[in-house]
Amino acid sequence: MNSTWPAITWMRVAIFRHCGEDMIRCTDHWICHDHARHRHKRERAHSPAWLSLCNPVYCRLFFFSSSTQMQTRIALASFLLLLPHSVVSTSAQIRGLNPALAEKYVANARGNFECLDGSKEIPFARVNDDYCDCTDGSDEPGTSACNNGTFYCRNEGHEPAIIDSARVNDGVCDPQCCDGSDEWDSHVVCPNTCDTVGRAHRELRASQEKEQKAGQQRLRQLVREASGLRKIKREELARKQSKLADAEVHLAEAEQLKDMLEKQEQEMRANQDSDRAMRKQGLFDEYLPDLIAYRRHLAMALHRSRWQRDSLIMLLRAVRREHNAEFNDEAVNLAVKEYTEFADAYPYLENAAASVMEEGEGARAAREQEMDRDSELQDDKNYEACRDAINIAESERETNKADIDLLYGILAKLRDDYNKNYHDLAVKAAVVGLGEFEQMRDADSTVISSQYETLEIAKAQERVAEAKARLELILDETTETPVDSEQPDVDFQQRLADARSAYYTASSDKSQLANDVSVLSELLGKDLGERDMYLPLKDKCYSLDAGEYTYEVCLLDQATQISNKDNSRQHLGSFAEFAKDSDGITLYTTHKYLNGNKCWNGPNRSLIATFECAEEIEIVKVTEPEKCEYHALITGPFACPMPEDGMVDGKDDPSGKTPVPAAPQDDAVSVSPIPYAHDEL
Ligand code: MAN
Repeated sequence: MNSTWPAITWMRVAIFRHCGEDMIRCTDHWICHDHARHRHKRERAHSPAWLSLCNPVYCRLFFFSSSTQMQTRIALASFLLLLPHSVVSTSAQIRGLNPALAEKYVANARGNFECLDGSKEIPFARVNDDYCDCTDGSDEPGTSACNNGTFYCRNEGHEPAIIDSARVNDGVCDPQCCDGSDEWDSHVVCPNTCDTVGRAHRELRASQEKEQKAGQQRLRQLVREASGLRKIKREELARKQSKLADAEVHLAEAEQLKDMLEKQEQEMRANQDSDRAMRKQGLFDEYLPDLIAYRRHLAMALHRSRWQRDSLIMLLRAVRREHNAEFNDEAVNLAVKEYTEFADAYPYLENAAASVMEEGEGARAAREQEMDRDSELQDDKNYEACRDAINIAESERETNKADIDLLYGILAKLRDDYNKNYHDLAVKAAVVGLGEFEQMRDADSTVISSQYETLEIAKAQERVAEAKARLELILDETTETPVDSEQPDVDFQQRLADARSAYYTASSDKSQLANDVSVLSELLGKDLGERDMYLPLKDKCYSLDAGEYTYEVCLLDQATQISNKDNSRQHLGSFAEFAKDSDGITLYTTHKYLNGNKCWNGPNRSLIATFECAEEIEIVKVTEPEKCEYHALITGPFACPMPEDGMVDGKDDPSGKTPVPAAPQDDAVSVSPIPYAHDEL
């Protein structure tokens, strides 16, 4: 001991000279190293004794000993110098070292530090010597020497932080290092703000935790509510399905009764129709001879009226063509003018009359006979043909009569007024012709009236009118008028009306039930979020006035943009699905509302809603990052951690998989067992 003491003493003194001053300042940092930094790095790094002392443990030990008790300090230092390497090379205070890695910062048997990536080992003195030795930067946890290193701020009073080693001593107080430890050797002095920052952080965290707790509590309630609701809805569905089955049976019965009565009604109507047809036929048979007689008489009268009309036309045509205009006889001029108006109105009549006149009397008589024969074959065949022929003939007779009266009037006036001093042959011929016409007309009239009387045409005419009236009575009969007086018709009609009304009621009841079943099946088949969390609030709407627009999001239903200026609404989309992450996992806190109104020159509007955990559901903000693509940030319990006991209410059926009684098959609505959105349900 004695032999080594002078040497050790010398070293102690030397060491103390090196470290002593700084040790007085030694606080949280191990300042011996600090002191060493000013020396040439390599030289310092290769001195094992220096290394051992320039270590925070030594510094601390020196610091805690009294600076006035020099001897004690030297003795302590001497003692420490004699300790084995593995003990003295403690890592507890290595600057910037993450305590989690402390056990790796112990000198190995050779007194060396092994780079954490195992790439090499270096003398322990070279740890934090401001020279980067290890490729992974692990030898410089407290300096900025390695560009891939990290620095650990202890941040006592707050939370530790790890920053890039490039930010060590860069002259900027790193906010992450509230203890200021990142600037241990720079021109800036960073105050330790960890108490304040830590307190604020803890308060914020506490309030967040409180909010989260409240949100989670609300979520727990929602999930419980949802579980109960699902149960209720499933029971309702089962009930409706069974009612639907009954309603279908009832409808089938009502339909059967209605069909039966309608068939009966149809048969009755058919009977009535055939009865009517028979009566009509009877009527036709009874009156047909009268119709034929009357039609033939009309035909005869028609031939004569045509001939009369044609004769007058020919007389006037001749006057117009052949009169002597030089006489300028006013009566002639008037006759020509009036006839011209007539001829212009009916141009075909003059030509027809001319050809009839040309054919000669015999040919005309033969043609008329032929016409009569044809009519007898055609028009006298049955009541209706005969009646139609009568109607046509009567109408022509009226027209002819009007034409004859008009033409005869023109000629009669001419005959009275023409200038008898003029020797106009055409006029004179017309006057003579008019006389002949009058004779012919009288003769015709005699023939017609004699036939009218002998053939009792007046009586036939009366019977024709009678038949017409009787026919109308038959045609006016409605189906409601009973044919069979035995049939209690009023009662039947009432029964039919009741059956129809019962059928329509049954049909509407069935449709309503089918609709309810379909709506419920659809709802229960939907993915309503984790543990059905959205079920209690599905379709509930929340809105945010964002200045120009108010945005409304109705949960799992639709999103709308409402103009605050004119209240006009833009459909931003209907709920389509929850988003999925890159692994295909459903993100229940991101809703996609798609296929909204078309954007001018852009896509269909759409909105993505993202939820953040909170107790209250509230739209916090809506942005439009791309034209017509909206993003809504919504707070609510849905994004809070799902409580473990979320299913406490599902006791009767925790799996939720009790099959719903199968509904009777229905063509209109197929009710399948409810698919389950989640295994938990
Ligand atoms: C409306 C709103 C806007 C949208 C434009 C696109 O003004 O829906 O949000 O960007 O239309 O033309």
